This record gives sequence, C-alpha cells and structure tokens, in this order.
Amino acid sequence: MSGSETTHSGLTRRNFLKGSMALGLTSLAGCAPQSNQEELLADTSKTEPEEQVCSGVCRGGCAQGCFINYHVREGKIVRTSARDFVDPDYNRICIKGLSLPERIYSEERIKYPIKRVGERGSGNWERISWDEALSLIAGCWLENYEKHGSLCCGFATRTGQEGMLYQKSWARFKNLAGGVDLTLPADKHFGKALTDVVGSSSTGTANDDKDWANAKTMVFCGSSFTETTYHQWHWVYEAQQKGGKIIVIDPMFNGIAAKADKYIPIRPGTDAVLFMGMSKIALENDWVDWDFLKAQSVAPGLVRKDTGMLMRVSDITGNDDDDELLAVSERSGEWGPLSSIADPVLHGEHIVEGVPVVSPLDLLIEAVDEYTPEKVSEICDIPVADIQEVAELICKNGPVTFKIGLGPDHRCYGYEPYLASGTLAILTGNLGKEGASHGYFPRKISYESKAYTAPESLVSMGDYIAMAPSQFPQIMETGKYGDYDVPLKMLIVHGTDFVHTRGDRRKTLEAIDKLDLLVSINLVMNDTSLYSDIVLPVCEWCEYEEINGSRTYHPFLCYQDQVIDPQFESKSDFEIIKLLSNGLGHPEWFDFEASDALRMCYGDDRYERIRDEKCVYHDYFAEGGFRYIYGEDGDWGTTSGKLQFYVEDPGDGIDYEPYGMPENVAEQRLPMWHPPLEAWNEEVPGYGKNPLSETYPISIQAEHKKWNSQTCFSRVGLVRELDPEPTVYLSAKDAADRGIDEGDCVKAWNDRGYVVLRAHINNGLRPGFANMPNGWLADQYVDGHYCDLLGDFQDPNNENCNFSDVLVQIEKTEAGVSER
Ligand SMILES: Nc1nc2c(c(=O)[nH]1)N[C@H]1C(S)=C(S)[C@@H](COP(=O)(O)OP(=O)(O)OC[C@H]3O[C@@H](n4cnc5c(=O)[nH]c(N)nc54)[C@H](O)[C@@H]3O)O[C@H]1N2
Ligand SMILES: Nc1nc2c(c(=O)[nH]1)N[C@H]1C(S)=C(S)[C@@H](COP(=O)(O)OP(=O)(O)OC[C@H]3O[C@@H](n4cnc5c(=O)[nH]c(N)nc54)[C@H](O)[C@@H]3O)O[C@H]1N2
Ligand code: SF4
Ligand SMILES: [Mo]
Repeated sequence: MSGSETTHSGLTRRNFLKGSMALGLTSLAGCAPQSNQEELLADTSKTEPEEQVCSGVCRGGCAQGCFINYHVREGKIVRTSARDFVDPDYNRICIKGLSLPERIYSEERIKYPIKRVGERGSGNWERISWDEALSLIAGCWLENYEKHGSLCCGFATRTGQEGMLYQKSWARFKNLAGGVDLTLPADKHFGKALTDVVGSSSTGTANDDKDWANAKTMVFCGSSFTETTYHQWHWVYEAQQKGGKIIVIDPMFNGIAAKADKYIPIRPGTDAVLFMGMSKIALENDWVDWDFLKAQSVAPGLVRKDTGMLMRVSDITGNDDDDELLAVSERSGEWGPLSSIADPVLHGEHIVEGVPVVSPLDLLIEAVDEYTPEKVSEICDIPVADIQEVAELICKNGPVTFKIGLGPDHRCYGYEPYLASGTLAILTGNLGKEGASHGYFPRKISYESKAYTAPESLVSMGDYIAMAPSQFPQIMETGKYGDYDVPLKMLIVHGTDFVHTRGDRRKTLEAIDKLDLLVSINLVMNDTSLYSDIVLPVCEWCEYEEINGSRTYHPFLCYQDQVIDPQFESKSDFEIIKLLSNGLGHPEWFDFEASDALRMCYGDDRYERIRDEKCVYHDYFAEGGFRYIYGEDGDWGTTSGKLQFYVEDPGDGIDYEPYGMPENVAEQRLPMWHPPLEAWNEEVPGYGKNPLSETYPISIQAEHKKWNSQTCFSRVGLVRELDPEPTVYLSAKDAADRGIDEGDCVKAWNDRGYVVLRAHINNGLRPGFANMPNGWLADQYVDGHYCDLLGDFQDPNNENCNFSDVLVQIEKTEAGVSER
C-alpha cells in the first residue's frame, strides 16, 4: 500500500480510530474508512487483521460507474462491496465489481514491459526494462516524425477506462504530440442522431433515473436493458408497479421483454418503419401535442426550397448573429422572428422576401405518408392490430419515456431509427417534462478542461486528426486517407482492443503487419496485445488516484483512492504518458503530478471536495436534492435551438473529413428507411432479400451481456466461472434444420472468416436471427473469431461499426470439441 496516510495495517481497530480521529476522519488524503461511528467504537480485542475501507469507482465500459468499497487487510485488498452514494437509492454493484480483487491480483496481468520476438502474433516475448521499452518507442517515433511529420503515429482508445485523469491526460498528450485518431466509431449513429434531433449532448438527453417512476408508458427498443442497464431496472419496475406500461420492441425475447406488457418481435433492421408508421397514425388521428410542437419544435419554422436549410432572420439581415428562425403569421401572413409570431402557420408554401419556403411539418407528413399500418406490418412483420395498439398507448398514455438502445445503432443506416423515434416523441410532446424523455445517459457532464487538454502555452508537434478506422487497411495500403497523405508507421493502443472491435479482424491483422511498431498499453493480453511489438503493463484502477469521468448514469462524482501500490512493474496511464512525453523530448508537457492534473480538470475547490468527501453531486445540481429533467428549460442545444424532426444539416458534426461526409444529406433530413446493407435475409414485397442470404441465410447480432463489460473482465476467473465460454444462440427452427442440439459445437462462417463455438437454443429468437454475445478474446473461441465474420463496409452516411449487419451460415462441427 502506498502513501503513509493510507497505511494502517498492523494497527488495532482502536489505535486506528485514534489515529483517524487525530487526522479528522474525512481528511485522510488516501483511503478514508467508510464505517459508522458505532462500528468504529465497538470494542474489539479480536486478533484478526485490521480492516481498512477505501473508496473507488468501477469504471470499465459498462458506464455504471458503481461506487466501491475496497476492504484492505494487511495491505491486501480482500474484497469489494457497494459503497454508499450521497443518495443511497443509487447504490449498486454487480458480480464484476465484486470480482475486482481477482482482476487486481490476477496471474493474467501483464507484469513487466515485454517485446515481441519472432513473428507477430506468435506469442513469443522477451522481458525488457521500462527504459528499453521507452527508448524503442521514442526512437521509432522520432525517426518517423523527422521524415514524415506527426501523422506517422496513430492512436486508438475506447471504453476501457472511464476515469477523468485517464481520458483528459491522453487527450492532452495527443493534442501536443499530434497524430491520427483511429478510435473505434461504435455507437455513433445514436449519438449523432440524438444530438441532431433532441439536442445538446450526444448521450445526455435522458432524464435522471429516478424519473422513470413518473412514466406511464416506457418504450424499450433494441435495448438489452436487464443485461446492460440492470442497475436502472428497479426504477422501471417501480413505475410498472404503479401501473406504468412497458413496451418492448426487439427481434429477440430478451430479459426486458420478459417483463413487458406488450412485446413486439420486430423484423431486425426495420425500427424506423414502425416509428414512421406510428407518427402517421398520430398525425392522422390528431393525437399530436400541438402546443408542444409549436413551442418546442421546428414545426413553425420554414424550410428554404433552394438550400434545404431552415430560414433565419440572418438570411434577410445578412447578420449572422440574427440566428433566430423565421415564421409566418397565420392571421396577417407577415413574417418575423419566431418568438414574435404568436400564431405561426404550420402548413403550406410561402415566399419570404423572394425566397420560396415550405413547412417542415408538411415535409414530415409527406415522408411518413407511405407507411400505412398495412405496409408497416409487411416490412416489420407485426400484425396491424399490434401497431395500432402500441401507437395508441404511446400517443394517449403519456408521459412516455423512450429507451432506444444500441441494437439499432449497430447496423448500417443506424441513424434512421433514432430520428424516427425522436420524431414520434416530439409529435406526442414526450420530452422536457417529468416521465418523458428520449436518451441514454441522464445528463451532459461538461467540466471545463480545455485548459488542460489543449494548453495554449505549449506548442504541439503537429496536427491531431480523426480518421475513420474503417479506412485503416486502406491507409496502410495506399498511405492516403481521402486527399491527405498519411504516412502511418506506428500505432499506440490503450483502453481498447483495436483488433477485436474494428470489424473484419483479418484485414486489420494484415494492415498491422505493415506497421513499424504496434504498442499496446493494457493490464492483460487482449487480441491487440497479442499482435503488438511492445506491450506495456498498466495499473489496475485502484492503484492510483482518479475521479470518474463523463459516462455514468448516476449524478455523482466519485473519488478513487490509491488503495495499493502499482502491482508488479505496472504504471498508470498518466505515468506512461509522462514517460512518452520525456521520450519525445518534451518533459514540460507533463511536469506535474496526477493530482495537479485533476485540479486542472475540476478546479481546486471541486477537486478537494471530491477528494475529501469521496462522493458529491455534480455541482450544477441543487444541493440536498436532485432532479434532472432534460430540456425542461426549453434549451435544446440543437443547431436551430428547437427539437428537430427535420434535421437541416445532418452532415454537421461528422468529423471524419474528407472520407466520412454523408453522400446524401438531403434524404437524411427527414425520417426514412433503408433495408440493412447486408443482413436482409427475409423476402418482403418491394424489398427483395439480399441474394447473399441464399448462401448465408442467418443474420447475427451481438448482445452485450451482464457477464462482460466488453472485454474488460474477459480474463477474470470468477466471472468466467459463471459464463465460461463464447456461445451462439439459435432459434429452435434454425437449430432443428441443421441437426444442432443444445450444447453442440458449431461453426459459423461467411466469405470473410469463421468462428467455432458452443451453441444454445433460444426459443425467443426469430428464425434466421442468431445472437452471438460480444466480449470474448481470440483464445477463448474453439477456433476463429466473431470479428472475422464482421464486414468493414460502411454506411454511406456515417462512420460506424456494423456489428449486427452480418450474414453467416452455421453448421454443427466436431472441430475442436475434443480439445475442450
Ligand atoms: N453488462 C454490460 N453492460 C454494458 C456493456 C457490456 O458489455 N456489458 N456494454 C456497454 C456498451 S459499450 C453498450 S454500446 C451498451 C449496449 O447495450 P444495449 O443498448 O442494451 O445494446 P445491446 O446489448 O447491443 O442490445 C441489443 C438489443 O437489441 C436487439 N436488436 C438487435 N437488432 C435489433 C433491431 O434491428 N431492432 C431492434 N428493435 N432490436 C434489435 C437485440 O436483440 C438486443 O436485445 O451496453 C453498455 N453496457
Ligand atoms: N463483435 C462485436 N464487437 C463489438 C461489439 C459488438 O457488439 N460485437 N460492441 C462494440 C461496442 S458497442 C463497443 S463500445 C466496443 C468497445 O470496444 P473496446 O473499447 O475495445 O472494449 P473494451 O473491452 O472496453 O476495451 C477495453 C480494453 O481496455 C483495457 N483497459 C481497462 N482498463 C484500462 C486502463 O486503465 N488503461 C488501459 N490502458 N487499458 C485499460 C482492457 O483490459 C481491455 O483490453 O466494442 C465493440 N465491439
Ligand atoms: S462492472 Fe459496471 S455494473 Fe458492475 S460493478 Fe462495475 S461499474 Fe458496476
Ligand atoms: Mo458501445
């Protein structure tokens, strides 16, 4: 254990209490015990080792950010438990949080820096010192930098670590060193669409979890809520107990479907059609909240026929500051700024100062017009009566909370379901009030850290540019990204499994072979580490001071004590970044300590409060109480300032220039639908199935399971005991057609690759649709890899990985069974 204040082993409980009191119980800089006075005062002459309790945050990719007690005896963490938040209603922990001691002391951890000997991926390694590792990395980097400039080095990260110090320190380093950002674009459609439609924050548009209790209808679409969002389930259950109705739209009868009042087993990839059909029903039955629509949405605005943009006062004055929307008065026919027109027209075409304009609401009505209940029924494979019933419930039994999960996102054209469902929420007035929202995380966390991440006083070595990771093989092949020359020679991967997550693993591996140097910074050997040239051992989350970052559902900032010293030769990401900066000849970039970095991110006062109190509300919430309703102040933060069922500029915010700009901006402005690019394997009149499905008739998707946080716990024995091996779930029909029994070993393949794994039968799956849960590493499969099946083809409108837009064939195999 490090730091003199945190070392109490060997003390009796009484001595410890005295010591703690002398210091002031909450003023310990390191581990502050969380015990009540009674417990502390209880006389104990027991000889068992003293237990000290430290605070921490579990911060892998599940984004729950559970507040954790580390129970320490004789300098060792013996167990973890849930720790009290300021409001204990949020207290939770899961089996993965309980398994942290095993993760910390695991034999699987990388103990010291290692260097590849022999072929990439051969698994032969040589132990090296930190000095040697750093000089190899810096040597390669500086040599290439001199020849080619900053774009010689790429970086990839993703959901491995949700800490503020981690995220902002890497951001600062990359801004100063320059390079290519190849971070996985997962979950992009949903973030982009929510920003465009509902507003200010890509993921922070939900109300606080406690607000579930106010919902009368809850819509779960493509959300594996009881697997991935299980800590929120009790709020939902409470709402249901009060009479709230749960609607579940999902091609798989999943955990939340088992709790549904109405379950809709939709055809995969067709959600946008269902939501457009329901919007048509809302409009035709006059189940629209007109007051809300007029006050909060773009409905009273005017779309310029020439540009497709919403018309603004500035279009007339020429002054960009006049960015308010224009509207036309119903009574007088005169135009003016929207806020000055009490009776805006909602329909028709007009000429404003010589510019022909059209009503966005009319454009919406036109866009959804073809989606009659009969047509929706055909495309989505849902009975007309069910469509009517669900539409009526959503339109008439408000307030409604929409939870559109990531199922629809992980497909090509994944933007569409979020725009279409957002449109229904807008039409029915189900935003910005209690019980009504459409989002994922409850709030936007916007601590100002620009001074830290982009320091003006320091000069960077070159540009830092985000590029679509789907283009990684192309970049390595041609040295080009669109019009840019990209002399990418090395890649530094941290907090992600680049090889595992990018799609089409075999292409990734071929491209990696063209690099001079691949560096993986990790705790364990993941698929990327296995193919790396140098692997650096990183600290476990409790081995250094941290504060949770932006992605959590709960409304608290929580402090991670340094509970123990870094194990083995590991170093924290922050310390590694410091060493890299020194190696590049820039010690001045990080000439301070981790706590100074946290001070720069959060500000001195806030940092000290979090450190001392361990858990505080985000400081823009009222003290002593908490309530968060997104948008109740009418501040939507969209480009027009209004809720947008008409997205005037869907290309805005796509940062993968020059590659990733939408090709067809105009069609993305309104709800629409395309069949999935690959996984379209059922015959629908007018939308013939993909001919590839004759050869590969099964579409697979990857559910995120409660036993994994992506791959963060893949090598933790306790968790693997409960969920020991990769599996594929097949419908009873698909299994029977192939003579596959429960527990058989099967091979799934397509033109790109194959995987061999255990099969289970799930009667809740649609025939032709299989589930291959995510989060396994190459050596855990019998053979092959799920990611070998994935394509890296692109949605033409947005860069995103298409984990569930995949066709395969599956058959029983004996391969590998004997080795198991
Ligand atoms: N325990 C745990 N929690 C996690 C994670 C984890 O790995 N483990 N990962 C985190 C991350 S990064 C993410 S992105 C989220 C993902 O969490 P969720 O938003 O829950 O998404 P998935 O687990 O992908 O669930 C997908 C659901 O969508 C359904 N689905 C698939 N295709 C379609 C479709 O076309 N239409 C409809 N309506 N449904 C469809 C599937 O059947 C499945 O039920 O979870 C986060 N939380
Ligand atoms: N086949 C398939 N693949 C998928 C998905 C799918 O549905 N199917 N889902 C995708 C989705 S939605 C997402 S968001 C991505 C996430 O993809 P990744 O970001 O690759 O997922 P993680 O498993 O969270 O990656 C975490 C890695 O970071 C390491 N790590 C943990 N803590 C630290 C730390 O403090 N420092 C450093 N340096 N490393 C650390 C972990 O050991 C692990 O190897 O996966 C995607 N991959
Ligand atoms: S893995 Fe997620 S849900 Fe489980 S304890 Fe950690 S933060 Fe909480
Ligand atoms: Mo994700």
